[in-house]
Formats: sequence, C-alpha cells, structure tokens
Amino acid sequence: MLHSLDNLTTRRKWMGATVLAGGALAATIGGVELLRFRRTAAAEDPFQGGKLVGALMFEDEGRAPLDTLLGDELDGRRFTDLGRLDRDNLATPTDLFYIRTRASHLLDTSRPWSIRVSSPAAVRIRMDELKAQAEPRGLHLMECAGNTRAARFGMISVAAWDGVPLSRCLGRMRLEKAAGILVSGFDRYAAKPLTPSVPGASWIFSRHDIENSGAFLATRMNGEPLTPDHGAPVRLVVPGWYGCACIKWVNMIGPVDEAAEPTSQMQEYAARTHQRGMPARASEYQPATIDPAAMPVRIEKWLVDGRVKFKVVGIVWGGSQPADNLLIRFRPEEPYVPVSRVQPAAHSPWGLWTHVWTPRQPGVYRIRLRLADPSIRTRRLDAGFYVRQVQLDQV
Ligand SMILES: Nc1nc2c(c(=O)[nH]1)N[C@H]1C(S)=C(S)[C@@H](COP(=O)(O)O)O[C@H]1N2
Ligand SMILES: [Mo]
Repeated sequence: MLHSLDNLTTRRKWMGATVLAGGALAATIGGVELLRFRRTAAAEDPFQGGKLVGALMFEDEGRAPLDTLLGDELDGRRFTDLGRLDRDNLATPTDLFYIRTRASHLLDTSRPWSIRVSSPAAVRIRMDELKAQAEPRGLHLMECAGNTRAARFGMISVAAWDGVPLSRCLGRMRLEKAAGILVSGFDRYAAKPLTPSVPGASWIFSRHDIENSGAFLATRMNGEPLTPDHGAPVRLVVPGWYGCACIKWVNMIGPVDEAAEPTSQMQEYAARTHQRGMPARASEYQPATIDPAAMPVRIEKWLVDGRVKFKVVGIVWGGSQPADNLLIRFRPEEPYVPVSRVQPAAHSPWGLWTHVWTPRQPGVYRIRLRLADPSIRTRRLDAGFYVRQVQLDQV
C-alpha cells in the first residue's frame, strides 16, 4: 500500500543544517557541533534523475497516530515518526521526542526542587547547584525497552543533553562506598492507569555501572530546560541503556545494600532488558544496555528510467561502537545481502543506512537485518524483534 508524500515533506520541524566547506553538513544543537553525513558524489546515486512517487506503509503494526500526545500521566505516550528522519535531522526535536509516561498532575515544580540524599550525609542536592554545574554532554539516544511493533517502533529518539555526571556527585552524597545506588523519581498520579503500567520508577545501579555508562543528571534537552513530560526539573540519562533506567523527576538518591530487591520498575522491565528470569537481588541484574540493532524506517518508491526501484532507508543504533557491517534480507527464503550504503554519523548515536531494492514479484516481504560479524551480541536482531513487513501489489 502506498501513502502520500505529505508524510515525507510536511511538518519538517527537524533541526536545520548549514552547509560547511568540505562536503560535510553541520548543525549546532545545545552546544554540540554535530557532523553530518558526508555528501556522496551524484554519480554514485542509483536514484539519480529518478522521480520519488510514494512510500510503502509498514503493515501489521499499531495504528495509533505518530508524533501525537496520547493519554495522560502513567498512560501518556508519544510515538516518534521515524519515517521523516534524514541525514540532516539526526536529533529529534523535543516536541517530537517519544514519551513513555507523562508528567503527573500532582507534580509541583513551582517550589524550589531538590534531590533528597538518604545517606549518612543527609544532604540535599539543590536544583540551582545542578544547573550551575551542568554542561553539554552530547547527543544520546533513548529507547523504551518496550519499543514494539504496536508502537510502530516509535519509542526511540535522540537528543542533545546538558547535565552533571552522577559519579561526580557520589562523593558529596557520601555514596562512594555504597554497594548499590537507588535513583528514584516522583511517581504519584492523580488517576489510576488504564494500561498495565506499574507506577514507581526507580532503578538500582552499581557504582561501576554509573561510572562506566557515564550516567548524568540532565537539566536541559536540545538546548532548552527539560519539559515536564521529559522529566523536569531533573532526570537521569544513562547513555547506552534502555529508557526504563532513565528516571524522570528525580527526587531521591540513596544507598542500598548487596541484598536489596529490584525495584518494581526493574521487575516490570526484567524480561524486556534481557534479564535471566526475575533475579531476586538488584545486584544480580545485568546492565540494561542496548545491543546493536537496525530496522527500516521508510521505503521510498522511485521511478528511474521507466523502472520501479525502492529505496529502503533505515537506522542502526545500540552497542558501544557504531555498527557498519549490516546485512539485509527481504524474505526468509532469500539470502542476506550487504546493505548498499551504511553511513554512521560522527557523534551521533544512530546512523542512517540506505539500500537499493528491486523486488521481482509482488507479495508480502518481511524485512530483517543482522550484523555481518557474528561475534557481536545482537539479542533483539537475533529474535527478529525489529522485523518490518510490507506488501507489494505490483513491481
Ligand atoms: N519517574 C519516572 N521516570 C521514568 C518513567 C516513569 O514512568 N516514571 N518511565 C521510564 C521509561 S520506561 C522510559 S522508556 C523513559 C522515557 O523517557 P521519555 O518519556 O522522556 O522519552 O523514562 C523512564 N523514566
Ligand atoms: Mo520504557
């Protein structure tokens, strides 16, 4: 099925870009200079001189509108339309960044905010101190561990964040010897949730996890103060981890011992963060890191020299290093082939790839990716988690 081109061209609210010498594009977001993809010579472009005639819709996915606020408080969601991503808009504007849980009606940020530290120090970390110490921390990706087909995989976004590394605060909080560190956010809501979401977002980290991940208390997003739905006045960002660990409306940090039970949020997300069963202790949890993954986000239909060609555009993210050796398959009975072009972008936690697709027959196609290097752990790709389906009526 084809849908109109409006979707690709309207409401382009994404960041503008400026052309630099040397064929690279750059934009500045929240103090981060973001190098864009290098432009390629026109001669290499298989769609040169062609006409974009439409885009294919992914099938068998949720039907909720994208880029739209849905529901309220614990039921509140916004799924980001990834179909509009292109190489000039790699950061998601704040008003399109995905949302999982909207701000509580009971949240009162009119009074000065501080984080209570339940340790021998019994200090409070005041918001004005944090603001004074906050510095640009670059672009980081966030993905909900429950980023499923029903959400049209729209629970993933990238922003430029400002904040203060949590490891830097531990000494002052007298937490430098704690076995585990609990970070907890405001989680009382006026209404009972309609969805099976469990209220009470908090996560327990080891000191090693906090240092290793570079977790920080974020005060700004895309160069502006955090919005209420994204955790204002202060949230945790844990680079490389699923969003469930990125506690919003942080109001308490404290020590826990080795035997501490996982929090309700950790239990709710145990399977989705690939824990083995339900560990009895928080200290037995594996870091909730995101493995390398990739999926198509848009399939453009082109007419080039009188022939139909499809341009499959996708994203690649996760892992500690940008994956560039991607393989793609369109049907289980077809072999994996190398993706035509993968372009990891400097300083960006997700990169775009494009693949030229000339299917021979109409029918249903289930598009799946994997990494060429089998030694890299890709739990979700292995499970077919991000397979996307399209139907071709004619080719
Ligand atoms: N206090 C609090 N923090 C929270 C949550 C929550 O329900 N309450 N949800 C978590 C989950 S599951 C995700 S995926 C991210 C989403 O952050 P975002 O809504 O800013 O995209 O916030 C996390 N932080
Ligand atoms: Mo999440």
